[in-house]
Amino acid sequence: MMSKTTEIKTTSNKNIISTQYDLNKVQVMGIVNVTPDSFSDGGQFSCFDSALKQVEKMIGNGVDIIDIGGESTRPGAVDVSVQDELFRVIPLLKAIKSRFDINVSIDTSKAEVMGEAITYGADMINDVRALQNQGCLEVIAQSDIDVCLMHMQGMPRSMQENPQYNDIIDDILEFFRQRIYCCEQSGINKERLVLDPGFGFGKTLAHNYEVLAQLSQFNVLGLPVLAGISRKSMIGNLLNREVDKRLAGSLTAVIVAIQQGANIIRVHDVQESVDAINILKAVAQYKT
Ligand code: 9MG
Repeated sequence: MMSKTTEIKTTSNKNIISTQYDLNKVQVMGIVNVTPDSFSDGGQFSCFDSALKQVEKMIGNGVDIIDIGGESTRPGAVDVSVQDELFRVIPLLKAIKSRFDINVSIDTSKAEVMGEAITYGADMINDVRALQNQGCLEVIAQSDIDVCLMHMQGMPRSMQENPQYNDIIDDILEFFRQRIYCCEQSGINKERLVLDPGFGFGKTLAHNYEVLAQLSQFNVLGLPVLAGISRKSMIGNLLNREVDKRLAGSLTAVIVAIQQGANIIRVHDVQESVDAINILKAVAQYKT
């Protein structure tokens, strides 16, 4: 490899959020689902030991943030009780925080789970319901944790039935503006927020590709943008690929998202995504 390329640093930047478009600050969020019905790992990591091993492997592969989810949000998913979600998520959070120096995000929409996660050292809350559930704004306002606000039309159980928008980009932008306003009114500083257009959440195939193509438009709000596309139906349905055959499609989408200004990418395949980012960095060195 050429010397200029080998100079590229691959170590993580520990600031969890960054608003600037800077390839060196793109962060990789690794997905660790601890749900029995996780759609793309078939529940493989629902057991504590497997999940911990998966975390260790992701760290070795250069992950920046581990995102732990105890509630499935796949289309048609059913609700999980607070107790079940706490039981799945909190022991893993504690174990990760006691063993590794890594940022951990908790994927939850429940105020009780957010509160416990904050108590046990979570660095970020990833809420697909954008803090709209009862008590969430208040719990977050009492902490200094970062939050990802995701856009979703409808609810997981029925969101893919007939999603409709006037103008999908404008509609999502308006949603973000409203949620940022609510956060600020509740005492949550804007600098703590990350925005996510929610690929696959109440969106047709065409909607998803329009959002990907126009992702840079969300940078206008001055907040980091997170893109979660890995192994989703928007890859599988376009390419006619089962979930275990979506790596090439997912990586291509990751590259496009980063070129469109995504600051955080949420992925299953950490090593391959870090490789893709390093190729982008190598190319960027020679851009005039
Ligand atoms: C939990 N979860 C599933 N898909 C997601 C996505 O695209 N973004 C975020 N923030 N969370 C997601």
